Amino acid sequence: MLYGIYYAYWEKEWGGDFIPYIRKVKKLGFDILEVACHNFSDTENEYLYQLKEAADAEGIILTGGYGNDSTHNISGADPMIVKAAFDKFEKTFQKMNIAGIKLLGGSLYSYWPVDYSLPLNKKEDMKRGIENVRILADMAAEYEITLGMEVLNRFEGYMLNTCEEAVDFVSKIDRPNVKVMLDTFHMNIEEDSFGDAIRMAGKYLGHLHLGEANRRPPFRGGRIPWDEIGEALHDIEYTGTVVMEPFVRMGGTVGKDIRMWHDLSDNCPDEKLDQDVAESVRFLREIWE
Ligand SMILES: [Mn+2]
Repeated sequence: MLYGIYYAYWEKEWGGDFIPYIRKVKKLGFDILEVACHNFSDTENEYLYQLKEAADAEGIILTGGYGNDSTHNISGADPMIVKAAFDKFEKTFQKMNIAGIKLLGGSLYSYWPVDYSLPLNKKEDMKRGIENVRILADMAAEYEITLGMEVLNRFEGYMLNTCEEAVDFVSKIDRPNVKVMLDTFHMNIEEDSFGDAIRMAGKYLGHLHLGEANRRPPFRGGRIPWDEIGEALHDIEYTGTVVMEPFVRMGGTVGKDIRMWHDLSDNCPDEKLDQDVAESVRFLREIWE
């Protein structure tokens, strides 16, 4: 398995300069840096070439996270919003290709953060989702990009809340580059069993986000059953990517979208944040390998 971390642990906005994090995460013991692709469609090619060069120089793999906003929704009822989503994805894939990013995960099949004041029709949205993600998959395949359909808890999404729903969705899409993506934070709310959910995903599992129940980095003695999760990953012979996605600080668009209304970091300096995730990845490698 390859171990990573999402850059937003240290940041308050989606986007910004990812290059300094490449060396940082390498030093902290990671194989992967996950970046936000939210603004890729407007990012200069020159920067993306530099990003790729920096990652290659350190031997760090880049993966991408993305949550479309409500005006870019490929399952939406409004054809203009669907078209806007496809157009943005096409540009995003082109830019990801320049940066050498081969995996994009998130609520790609819908939008995020969900707005429950807007109308929703799960049955119709799922039907459009299956048809449109299939088209999206073929667009992504041009760039050898794999798409992770992230299962989200009920407070953040309504289309895929459980692994069972995601396996059904992905098997109906029936494209080799469309995978189930799980996240222990969301699983903690919706799944009866972490191990059974991972075994149910089986060959469809394409990416896994890691975090404690309150989105701290995984730690020994935490509330998520890391041993059980490791056993299940072994059972399905998973050799893919696992990326921790911790959020401990308030503020900015990240703090607002993640609903950080209290500080989990004790206002510690960046050095302490670094130590915590270096320890976290050491712990996971120790119990999972
Ligand atoms: Mn996640």
